[in-house]
Amino acid sequence: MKTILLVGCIGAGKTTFRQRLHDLPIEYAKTQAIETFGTTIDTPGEYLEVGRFKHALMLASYDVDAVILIQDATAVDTRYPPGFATSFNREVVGVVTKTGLATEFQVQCATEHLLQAGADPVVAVDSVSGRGFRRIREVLCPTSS
Ligand SMILES: Nc1nc2c(ncn2[C@@H]2O[C@H](COP(=O)(O)OP(=O)(O)OP(=O)(O)O)[C@@H](O)[C@H]2O)c(=O)[nH]1
Ligand SMILES: [Mg+2]
Repeated sequence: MKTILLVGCIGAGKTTFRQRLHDLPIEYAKTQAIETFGTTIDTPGEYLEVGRFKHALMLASYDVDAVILIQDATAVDTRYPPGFATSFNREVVGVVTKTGLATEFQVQCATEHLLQAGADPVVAVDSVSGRGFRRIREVLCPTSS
């Protein structure tokens, strides 16, 4: 499995995505600091939302194979400016979360935000139901699929 850095707003679903990816129980716990769990670096949403923390995301990305930009399908807007992915010198994958709580149109809009940010590919998932994780595993474990 590729090593990954999870980036996204507060409550976007980074930790829940990590729990599903690693087949752990889904348990809510607010992320308080940058933390490494096996192949995955989880980050607090504040690191994306508060300008002065963004450099910490850039530094953390040097330690991984791929950056995962997480976009909540139910969120009304995005924190990723167009081309945001190019600020990472890494593969950047987009993940739309909470598809089970969103309309198809919301999922399409969230996907479009991630494509505009430069993420490729973009995969839509629901970390609670597990929908979309087969595709995510294909992207993150290319040899095992
Ligand atoms: N239905 C559904 N709920 C989700 C999904 N992802 C996250 N949630 C819920 O959204 C809430 C926030 O999820 P977290 O995974 O803690 O969000 P986070 O991005 O880690 O947030 P911070 O640690 O604050 O940055 C929790 O109550 C999760 O159960 C999803 O794919 N589907
Ligand atoms: Mg978290």
